[in-house]
Amino acid sequence: THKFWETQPVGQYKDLGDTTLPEGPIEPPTPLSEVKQEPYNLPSAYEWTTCDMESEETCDEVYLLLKNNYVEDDENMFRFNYSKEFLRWALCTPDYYKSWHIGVRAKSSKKLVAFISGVPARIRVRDNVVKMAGINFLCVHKKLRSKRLAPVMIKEVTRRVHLENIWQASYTAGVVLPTPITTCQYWHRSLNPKKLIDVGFSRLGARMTMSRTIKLYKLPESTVTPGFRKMETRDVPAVTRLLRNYLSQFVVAPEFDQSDVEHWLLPNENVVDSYLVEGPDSHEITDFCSFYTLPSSILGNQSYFTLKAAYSYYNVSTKTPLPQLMNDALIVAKQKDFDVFNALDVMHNESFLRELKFGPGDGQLHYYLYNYRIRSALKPSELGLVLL
Ligand code: YNC
Ligand code: MG
Repeated sequence: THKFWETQPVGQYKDLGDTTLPEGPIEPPTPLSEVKQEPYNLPSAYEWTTCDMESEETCDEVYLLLKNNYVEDDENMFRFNYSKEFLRWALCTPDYYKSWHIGVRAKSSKKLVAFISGVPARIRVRDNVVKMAGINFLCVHKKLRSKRLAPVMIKEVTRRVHLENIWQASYTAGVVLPTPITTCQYWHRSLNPKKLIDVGFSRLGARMTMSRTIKLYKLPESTVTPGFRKMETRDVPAVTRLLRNYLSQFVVAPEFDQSDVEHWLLPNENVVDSYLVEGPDSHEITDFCSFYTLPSSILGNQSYFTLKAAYSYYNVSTKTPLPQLMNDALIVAKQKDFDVFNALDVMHNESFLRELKFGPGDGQLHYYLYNYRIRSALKPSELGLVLL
C-alpha cells in the first residue's frame, strides 16, 4: 500500500481499467487564495531553504548532496553524478521559478540534507497542451531515509507549484508508484566494452573473448552521413519546425517553441550535444539527433572512478534512416570518449536499438503525471518525452 500516494490526485490502482473515468485533470484548480500560504512543517531539527542554483556555493551543495545520495542501480555499483553545469541547465530554464528549487537544511549545522526541484514545462497530452511542473532530483540524505520526509517535500513543491497557478506535473522514477502512464526500458550500447566489463557494468557474452567483443563494438573513426554537423544558433528555427512536426505524432510530448529549443537542444559543452543533417544543395535541415551527458560514479572500484554515459535525447529523421543517423551519434559519442550510449524504448527508438547492438538493461523507468488521468497506459513508442 501507499499511505501517501493514496491521498494524492494521481491515477489509483483501483481505477485501472475503469473506462468510465474521463481523461484529463483529476481535481479542478482551487482559487489561489485557498492555497496554503505557509510551508508544510518539517521535523523540528530541519528547515526549508530555497536554493539559488545561480550561486556557485549553493549549486555546489546540491551537486554534492546528489553526488553522494542520489539514484543508484539495483546492485549499488553505480550512482548518478550529474555535473554542476548539467544541474544549472536542467534547473535554470528560461522561465524557471527559484521557489521551486527546494532544499532542507539541518538547523544546527546548516548542512543541506534533502532536495526536490521543479521547472515549468508545456506538455501536450493528445490535443491538450497543459502547463506542468517537471519534477526531478528528489533526494534525501542516506542517513535520513524512511522517515517520511519525501511526502513532505512532495507536498511542499506541490504547494509552491500551485502558488504559480500550475496544477499538473510530470516525473519519472525507477520505483513503481500509483500509476505509470507508461513503463520504459533502458538499452545500452557499449562504446568502451573493456572498461564496461572491467567495472562490472556488462559481462563478456557466452563464447566471447575480449578481443572479439572489442571488434563487435568497433565504430568508424568519423561519421558517414554527408552534411552531418553540429547544431548552431542559426539552426534554431529549422530545428524547432522539424522537432514540433515530429513530436506531434506522439500521445504525450513536450510542446517546444524556439526558446525551448535554444535552451534544451543547442549544444552545451559536457551537458547536451546536438547534430543535424543539412542537405548539400537545398541546405534544408532534414534530420536531427541529440544526447545528454550524465556520468555515474563507480562505487568501490580501484582503477576506475567514473562511467561516462551519453543518453539519447530527441532524434528526428525525415531523410536519413534513423539507424544510420543514430550510428553517427554513436560515432561522435565514441570520439568524445563516452563509455556507453543509453537509450529508452520511447518514440521510434525500437527501430535502431537491436540493429545498432544495444542490449536491454535491467533498469525500468516509469513515467507519471500528477493530477492528470490518462484513459489507459501508453506503449513506450507512444511517448515523445525524455526527462533528465
Ligand atoms: C519517488 N522516487 O512510495 P507511499 S525520481 C515519488 N518518487 O510513499 P520516505 C516516492 N515518491 O508509497 P525515503 C519516491 N520514492 O507510502 C519513494 N517515494 O505512499 C514515496 N533515494 O517516503 C514512497 N530519487 O521519506 C512512500 O522515503 C514515501 O526516505 C516514503 O525517501 C525517498 O526525482 C527518496 O531515488 C526517493 O533519496 C527521497 O529514497 C530517497 O526513501 C532517495 O520515508 C535516492 O515516498 C534518490 C532517488 C528519486 C528520483 C524523482 C522524481 C520525483 C517525483 C516526486 C513526485 C512529484 C509529484 C508532483 C509534484 C508537483 C505537483 C503539482 C502540481
Ligand atoms: Mg525520510
